[in-house]
Amino acid sequence: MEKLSVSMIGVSLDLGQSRRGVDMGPSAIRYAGVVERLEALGHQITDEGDIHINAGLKAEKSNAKLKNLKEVLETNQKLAEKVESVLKDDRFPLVLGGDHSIAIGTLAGLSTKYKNMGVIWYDAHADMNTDETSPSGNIHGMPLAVSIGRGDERLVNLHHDGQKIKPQNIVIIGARSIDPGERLLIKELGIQVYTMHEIDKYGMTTVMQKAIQHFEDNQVDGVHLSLDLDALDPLYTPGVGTPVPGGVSYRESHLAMEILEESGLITSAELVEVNPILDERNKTADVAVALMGSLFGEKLL
Ligand code: Z70
Ligand code: MN
Ligand code: MN
Ligand code: MN
Repeated sequence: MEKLSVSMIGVSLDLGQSRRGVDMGPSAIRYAGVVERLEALGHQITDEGDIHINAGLKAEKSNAKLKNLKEVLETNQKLAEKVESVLKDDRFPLVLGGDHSIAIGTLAGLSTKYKNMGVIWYDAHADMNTDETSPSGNIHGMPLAVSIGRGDERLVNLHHDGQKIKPQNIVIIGARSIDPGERLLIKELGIQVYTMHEIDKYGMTTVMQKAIQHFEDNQVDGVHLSLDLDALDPLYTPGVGTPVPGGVSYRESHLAMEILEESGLITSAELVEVNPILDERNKTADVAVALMGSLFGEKLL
C-alpha cells in the first residue's frame, strides 16, 4: 500500500459504559508498540496525544437512560474537531479508545469530509440502541444509531446537525449480542449485518468480499474501520468490558484486515474497548496492534 501520514489520537474516555479501566486503552495500545509497528511499514506517524476528559474517576450521577451524557458530549465534541483538523491536513486519522461511545465524535469529524462514507463495524454488538431501547443506559451501545440520526438529539446533533453516515453504507461484522430494539432498527433500515452465523457458514473471505462489493456498489468516498476488540473471541482479547463467547478468531481477524488492506478502501480507523485492568498481560492491546499491522500492509512474505 502507499505510505500514509497517520495522526494518532488517544481518547481516554470510559464513561460511555459502566466498567472503569478502558480509559487506559490508549496507553496500553501505545505500550504494545503501535507507532513502531506502523513506522516499520514505512508510514509516518504523529502521536497527537490524548483528548482531555473533563471528569474525575466517576462522573456525577446523571440520567440513567444516558449515563454521563455531559462528559460523553464534551469529549466527543473535542474529538470531532480534532478529526476534522487531521483530515484538513490530509492525514489518516487513527483513533485509540476509550469505549465505543467515541465513535460518535470520530464519525462526526469524518463526515465533514466524507459525504458517502462506508463503515465497517467490527463488533460483538450492534451498538444501535437509542436512549429509549437501551437496556443499560450506556452510550457505548448507541454510537451507530446516533450516527444515522436516531436517539437523543444532543448526541445526534453533535458537531453538526443530523445524520453523519447513511444506514445503507454500514456493514456490521461479528455480531452475536443484539438487543430487541437494535434488531427492530436493523430490520427497519435494512442494515447489512454479518453475524457469527454468516461468518461460520460462508467464511470470513466471502463475508469481507461481500462487504467490499457493497461499498463499491454504493460508490463510497471512503471507508472507516471501527474495530471493537470484543468482536474477537475473549480467548484472544480478554481485556474488554463486555466479553461475549463464540467470537471471531485471531486468524479470521487478521484475514479480515488483510482483505481490507488489499481493497485499498480504508481511509480511517479506530480501536476501542481495550481495558487493561481486565486484561492478561496486555494481550488485548497486543492483538489490537498486530491487527493494525495487517491493516497497514504487513505481509508474511
Ligand atoms: C448492550 C447495551 C456494548 C460494547 C457492549 C451492550 C453494548 N447492547 N457495546 N460493549 N462495545 O448496553 O447497549
Ligand atoms: Mn462496540
Ligand atoms: Mn462490542
Ligand atoms: Mn450491495
